[in-house]
Amino acid sequence: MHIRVIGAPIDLGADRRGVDIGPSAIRYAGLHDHLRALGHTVSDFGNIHVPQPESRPIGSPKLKYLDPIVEVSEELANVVTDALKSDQFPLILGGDHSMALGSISGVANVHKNLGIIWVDAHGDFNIEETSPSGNIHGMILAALVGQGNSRLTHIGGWAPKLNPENIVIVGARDLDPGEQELLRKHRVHVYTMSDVDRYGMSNIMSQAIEIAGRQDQPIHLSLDMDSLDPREAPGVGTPVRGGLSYREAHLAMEMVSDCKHMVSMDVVEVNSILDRENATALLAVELILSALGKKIL
Ligand code: B3U
Ligand code: MN
Ligand code: MN
Repeated sequence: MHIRVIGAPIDLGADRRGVDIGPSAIRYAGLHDHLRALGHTVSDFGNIHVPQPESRPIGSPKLKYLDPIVEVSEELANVVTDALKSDQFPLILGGDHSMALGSISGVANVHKNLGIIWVDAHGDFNIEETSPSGNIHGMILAALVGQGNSRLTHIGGWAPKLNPENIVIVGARDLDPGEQELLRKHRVHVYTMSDVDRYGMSNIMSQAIEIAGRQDQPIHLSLDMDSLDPREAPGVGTPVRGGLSYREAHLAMEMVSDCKHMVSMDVVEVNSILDRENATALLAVELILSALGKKIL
């Protein structure tokens, strides 16, 4: 496969600073060499331009940095669409999860009926009225199904990008009250950590792949590193106890790889300021490799 690495060093969507270093940290962890050793061809687009928060007004406290986030999303969507049209696999490195608005909008330009596997401690299904923080990284999935502010929902001038019934969230353990209502109302499939405990990651991922990939649908995988337990991934902006183990996360990636439906992937929320000796970025690279075909034997 030809993999196109795209950096999206955005930290406008979250409160804690430091995720803008994520794309570099993941590259420093040896991403390209490891991908080549797996047999892939790799090219690197570099990073898309993201303004520094200090250089732009924060705007409404209910939708912080809306203007620059929309600008960045438009640009990222174009870059991702171009990669897919050139038969390249876009691997987008964040940045906070607001970058998935651009990445998934770009994939949706090419693939209608896109399935999403969203591995995250959070639901990212808030709208301005339900968000406790005004941080746009917590609103991205809702925006992609057409809910919330019209500037977020209409990247590229059209909406909605996704059918909520094609979305599967895995690893959730921190959902806001209004967000829970919205997830139920729109019939998003949510596998919580309690489901992972009860049924095991293997069963959960089989179901997730069946839902997101039904009728041969292509799948976009969005991996928020805060889905992992903070003991494995200390370098994330909003750590939540009780997350995925190292083994569960690898199994999830291996099963996505084996299903052969994945057309694009993003890896987000690596916060290098909070990390310990780049451990979270190194783990991100390991998980990317499992998702892109690495086998133990
Ligand atoms: N649900 C909360 C917290 C949050 C969402 N995503 C992350 N944190 N990383 C919110 O602010 O929307
Ligand atoms: Mn997230
Ligand atoms: Mn999260």
